[in-house]
Amino acid sequence: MGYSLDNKNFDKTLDLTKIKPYGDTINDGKIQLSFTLPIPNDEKGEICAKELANKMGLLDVTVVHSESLDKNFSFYVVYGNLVHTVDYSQIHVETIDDNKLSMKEVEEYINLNIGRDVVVVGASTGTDAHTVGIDAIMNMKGYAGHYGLERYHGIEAYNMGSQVENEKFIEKAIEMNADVLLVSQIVTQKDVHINNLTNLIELLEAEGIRDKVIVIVGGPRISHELAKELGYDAGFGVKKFAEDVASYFVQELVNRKLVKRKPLGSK
Ligand code: B12
Repeated sequence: MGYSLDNKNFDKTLDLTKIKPYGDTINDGKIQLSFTLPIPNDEKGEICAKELANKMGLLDVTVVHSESLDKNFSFYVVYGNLVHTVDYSQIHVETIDDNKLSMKEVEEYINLNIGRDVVVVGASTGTDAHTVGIDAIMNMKGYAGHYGLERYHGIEAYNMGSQVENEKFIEKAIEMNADVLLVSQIVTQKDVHINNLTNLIELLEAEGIRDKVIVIVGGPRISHELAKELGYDAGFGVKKFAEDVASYFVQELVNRKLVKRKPLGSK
């Protein structure tokens, strides 16, 4: 039976409680998958690849490509029909639903509702050496056609770069009397980001300033949901730009009545 969700133009015949991939006709389950195995590329390797694909829920598996990477490593591309389905109607994602503004609208909003410069301090923190993400959001020239915060009238943006210790980050935030802290976390191997992000919130709480600033984290494997779990106000992932984060924080500053306040660090 067809199931429809509001405000989406789904095909009426599509059962949204049983979504699966398709290649040729709806619900044929066709997918292509690639992986590497630590075994030689021979007949036995191909059978191993097929069996693995079967165990993942693929039927009628064909190995469409196999290649030696080294004597004992082989790469496979397999094709098959997935048996599994997902109930799309039961998926709920926590997202930021504030009005998204353009750069010009953000500037006007600050002018009308805040009436002073919004101070933003950002960094790629902990051991993380990746700067491109935080630069994309903050640098004047921006990224992919979206200007960064440094270019906005009404925003004073200070980018500390990468591998910034949480303690130094907080020191700078207090020195600059920041309204907003932007943290970039790209490396998530062994959950290194979780410990580092949690540590920042703990340090902000110890300083007594957690509630006086808006704290935002971003990176390719960061979701809004994860950010909230870790004690952040918001999280931004891929395909997010300066105007997304600025729209959020200018409105949040007003909603949380943080527009007029004592200097950070004062009791
Ligand atoms: C360039 C790069 C490097 C360069 C970084 C140079 C530099 N100055 O930044 C160098 C060579 C130094 C490097 C090193 C390493 N890297 Co590297 N690197 C990359 C690479 C190829 C591109 C990253 C990038 O620049 N993306 C472009 C930017 C624009 O995208 P982004 O970061 O996602 O940012 C966007 C959003 O996420 C968001 N965003 C990001 N931050 C923030 C912050 C806020 C506040 C907001 C609102 C939004 C936001 O907005 C941005 C624009 O939309 C990626 C692979 C890839 N293709 O992504 C690997 C990658 C990130 N690196 C990886 C790894 C493992 C490493 C090393 C550990 C490798 C090693 N063993 O030494 C080291 C880490 C060193 C360290 N201590 O951090 C892994 C991370 C895997 C993981 N899950 O942890 C990746 C994914 C490669 C891989 N597939 O294995 N790396």
